[in-house]
Amino acid sequence: MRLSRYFMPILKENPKEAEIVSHRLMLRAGMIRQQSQGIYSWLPLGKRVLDKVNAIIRDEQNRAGAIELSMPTLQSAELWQESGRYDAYGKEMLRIKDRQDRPMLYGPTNEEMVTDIFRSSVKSYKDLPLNLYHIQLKFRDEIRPRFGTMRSREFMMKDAYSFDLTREGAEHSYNKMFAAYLRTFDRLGLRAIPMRADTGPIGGNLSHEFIILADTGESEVFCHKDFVGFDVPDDRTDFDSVEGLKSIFDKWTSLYAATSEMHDEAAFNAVPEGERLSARGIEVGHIFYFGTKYSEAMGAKVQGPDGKEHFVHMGSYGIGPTRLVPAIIEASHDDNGIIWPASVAPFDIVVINMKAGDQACDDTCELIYAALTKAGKDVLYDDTDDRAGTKFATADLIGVPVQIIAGPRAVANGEVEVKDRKTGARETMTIEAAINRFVA
Ligand code: 5CA
Repeated sequence: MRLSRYFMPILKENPKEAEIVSHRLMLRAGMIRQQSQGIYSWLPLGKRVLDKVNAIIRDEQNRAGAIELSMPTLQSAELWQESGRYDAYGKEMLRIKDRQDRPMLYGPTNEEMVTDIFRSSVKSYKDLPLNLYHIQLKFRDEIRPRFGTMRSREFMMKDAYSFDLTREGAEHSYNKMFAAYLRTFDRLGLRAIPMRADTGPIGGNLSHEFIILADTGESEVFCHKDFVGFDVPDDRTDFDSVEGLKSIFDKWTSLYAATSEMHDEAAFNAVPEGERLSARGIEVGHIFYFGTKYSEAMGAKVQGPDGKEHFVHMGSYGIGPTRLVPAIIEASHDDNGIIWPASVAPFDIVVINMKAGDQACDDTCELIYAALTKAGKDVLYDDTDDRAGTKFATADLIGVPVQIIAGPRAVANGEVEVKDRKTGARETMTIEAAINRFVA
């Protein structure tokens, strides 16, 4: 991508409305724009990061055996009247009428709709277990939308829904998502700690929130320090192994960890003082087991091996991609801007032409840009005629992991500089060496 032809509206000034660093940096880097309160456009740079986050989420959902579909944002009120949540959900639900005066709503979550899909076609235990997910916009008319896309009214959610014949089966499905979440957040460069959580309007009695520790987090959390160093399940994890997944779940729930709603002061005080961690956190994921709550209300049953009908046991599993992007920034930035983990960076490399219009600089940059693009890298080429200082500031602000800098003096020697955004380390090397480093 040539910056001269891209759309990346950088802000020079710090936006006044932004209270936390991620919101400030997302606005300054031209990643998002607020359209009305708590409703955002994702501009091209932000969209690239969001897509990469979603690709990792999708990859890990698929690995754990979940199957992707796509359900609509607008739902009929009828389904929610069946479950009893139409009245219970309150003012957070955006209610709409269509031209025939039929009550509709903008989905805040999809338990009802997915249960409807399930009951219309699954009739036998032989089709279980089943886990269906989508990545879709949701709307919740939050009283206090704030911090940009961290707590917005329209937001994206990956929501998965599992169906099992028995409680034991449902626990295995829960553990699959539990392990998939540990892997997902790890690949996003985050340390997420599962904590016992309240179930709120979703219901049920088994639930974990996945929390990123950050000073700007909205939740107050309490946990054992050792979680920070725990190993995450690797890519050899067998998601079909009931015992294997149970042992991952047991290990990650063996020490104290709870959000403020579930906090037990006495149990926490039993943890040796030096091992206690009391901090603020950002909830990036939330998983629930709620048994037959929706299947009973909506008549979702299958024939079991005993020939009898059984209401299915269900769970639901949410991740907030549009919250994860600012959460990653909260965890990884410095005074100059964002520092993206390579896995979600909008571009892998930025090539900075310090003197656009200078034949040797132009030729060198074109050569590098073409070679790296051909090798499958996402490359941003700063070919604008801005001052070098402005270009460096922009590259640091948008947080691309590697900068290749071509200035007239180095280029005259057949060299460029390679800068690591995270460490700030700079290395001068030949043009060929710079290309080879990333083409390997
Ligand atoms: N049906 C269940 C799980 S599929 C559910 O709705 N869970 S939830 O309410 O906990 O939301 C799941 C995830 O969505 C949260 O962990 C959070 O990451 C994200 N999320 C929830 N509300 C917002 C919001 N207002 N803005 C941004 N992300 C949000």
